Amino acid sequence: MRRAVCPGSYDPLHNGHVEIIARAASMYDEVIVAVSTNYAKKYRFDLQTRLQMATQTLSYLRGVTVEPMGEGLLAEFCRSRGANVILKGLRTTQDYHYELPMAHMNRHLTGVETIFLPAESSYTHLSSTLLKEVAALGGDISEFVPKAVLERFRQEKDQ
Ligand code: COD
Repeated sequence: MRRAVCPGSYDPLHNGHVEIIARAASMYDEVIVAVSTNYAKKYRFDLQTRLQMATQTLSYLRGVTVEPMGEGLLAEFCRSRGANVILKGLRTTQDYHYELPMAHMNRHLTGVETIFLPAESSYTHLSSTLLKEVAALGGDISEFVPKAVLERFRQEKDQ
């Protein structure tokens, strides 16, 4: 059984993430989308909401499940799930420089390998941070986020 983990904050999930997860699903028997919680970090959406939006959006992909990562090490999470690969999307060389030390450290910790997939060229400008800013300032993000995420932004605006 080839099992990979796609980790992230997913605050919120956007189409760049979905595209990488869909490609992961075509390469591995099982893909666990691990949604992180870091209590030092302030999230726009709480964990339950991030999990719900991801579960709803990714339900069409065979072999993909969504789970909370917990507060511990990603490498230990992978070990506990029997996954020997972390799969991540890379947008730019900046992403590469940020990710590389983590890939080495994760391999050092438990032997888990990190595989990078180049982001789809039409999504390289997407980040959760940028989309939250555009949405907060009244911009249209409907082209870049799944329906469940867009609905959540709209619900909160109406409240
Ligand atoms: N196209 C393709 N891929 C993308 C795009 C895009 N437009 N945008 C982001 N991605 C990729 C990112 O590169 C990342 O791989 C993934 O999608 C998730 O992105 P985010 O922004 O939701 O997630 P991050 O960067 O906030 O997640 C960080 C982790 C949770 C992976 C990291 O903090 C972590 O590993 N935490 C666990 C604690 C731990 O083990 N720490 C020690 C590490 S050595």
